[in-house]
Amino acid sequence: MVIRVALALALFALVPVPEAPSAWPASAPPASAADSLVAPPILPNRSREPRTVEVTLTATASTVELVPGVRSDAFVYNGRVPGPTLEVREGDRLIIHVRNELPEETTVHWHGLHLPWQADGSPFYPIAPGEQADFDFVLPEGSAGTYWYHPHPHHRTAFQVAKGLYGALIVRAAHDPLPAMTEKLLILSDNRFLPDGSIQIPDAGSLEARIDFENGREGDVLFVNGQVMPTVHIRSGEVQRWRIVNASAARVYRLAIPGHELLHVGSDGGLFGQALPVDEIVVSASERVEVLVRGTGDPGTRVALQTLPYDRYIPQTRPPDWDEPRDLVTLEYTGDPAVRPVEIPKVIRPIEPLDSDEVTVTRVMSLTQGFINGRTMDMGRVDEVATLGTTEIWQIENLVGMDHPFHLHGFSFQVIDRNGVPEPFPKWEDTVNVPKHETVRFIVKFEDYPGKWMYHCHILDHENFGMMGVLEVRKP
Ligand SMILES: [Cu+2]
Repeated sequence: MVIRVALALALFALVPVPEAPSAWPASAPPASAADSLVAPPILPNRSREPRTVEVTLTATASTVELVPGVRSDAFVYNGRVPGPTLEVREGDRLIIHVRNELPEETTVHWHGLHLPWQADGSPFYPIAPGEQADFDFVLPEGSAGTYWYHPHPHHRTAFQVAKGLYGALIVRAAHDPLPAMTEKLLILSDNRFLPDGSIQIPDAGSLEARIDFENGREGDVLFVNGQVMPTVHIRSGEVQRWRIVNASAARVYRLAIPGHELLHVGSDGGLFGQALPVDEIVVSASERVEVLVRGTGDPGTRVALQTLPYDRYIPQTRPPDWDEPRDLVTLEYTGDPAVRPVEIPKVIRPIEPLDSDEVTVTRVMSLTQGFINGRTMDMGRVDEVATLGTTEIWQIENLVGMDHPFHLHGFSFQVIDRNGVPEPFPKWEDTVNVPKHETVRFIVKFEDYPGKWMYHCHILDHENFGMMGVLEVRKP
């Protein structure tokens, strides 16, 4: 993967900077009031070796408070939902001990990372109850970005994520091209509960289970870092960097803050070449975005981060409340006087486009409800064979009237076009939402790491059913 992290020499204020009174500080200090939004704790590193992070992640069944005041039987990583955040630097060696204290098999998939396939946490390497798996790999240079981890056992991923197993993984750059500013992590998830507090998962074969299979399971309770409607404070004029992870099984978030333009600066595989001013951002299941939120409101006011209606459904199973916006986070302006916004580099991180002249194979993936190219997952079958070191185009055709987010393990790709409309600039992704009846093409280079890699729909109920295939990357 060729990613160059360049020093951003050309500085350009994307924000109109008002005349600064002399009393203003040079850059925005953090907002002064305490947020109720709490980031999960960082996993403690017990290695003393340089550039090495060694951590232990233990999955257990436990009774925890998911909704305030109610105890629920859940699955937890290190005692909590979401799990602790794994924070590392590009180039680090990562040693992760995963202990499975669940009553069933599990795996942990490091979603989006480029690593040897044996370390991918795919269903090929299940961890039996009571067993421990040890992962040991090096993060490539240039891989700084926001990732996440979650279970990936065959047919059980949806259940284990619904029970509470997911967490964030942040890979920091050696030299981050964005100026220092207040940073927030927002892990979005949803769930639903019975009156006694238990996580509601319908009986197999029930009407509700069939609707969950079509739509992917959605919950009516929306969480951010496991909290309901937490508050984030911002100072007028301040710019904050938000890393957002969609850890939901199926829900697509169409994020907006009324009256605020957002600066979209990053996707699954890290920062963009340049900032993209937008009014809203669509984040499908398992995607991540980095956004700069600019405090353009007045001191003392408040506004909500919302998810706006997004019609990803077939009409027959569309939830009745699909067209209602939902609030996720309260953004509250402190009473402090405005500060001058930080300047955002015009060039953030130059990304070289993968070379389409090197493409040797174009693969077509046809998506239907539960199937890829008409087949469901068979662990004993290899569906596609690619040659190590080659570049390919994948053409993902969604033949049905429902969106499917397509995820490829192990290799980040660059979307070329969506329904024939070229992408405005190259960026790194590992998941792309393919809207109903649309076609998305991406280019991918299989640099190093031969092995068997999954590709699948990231609506977890579809993945469980078998909307997944195996790509074997072989040495020439
Ligand atoms: Cu799907």
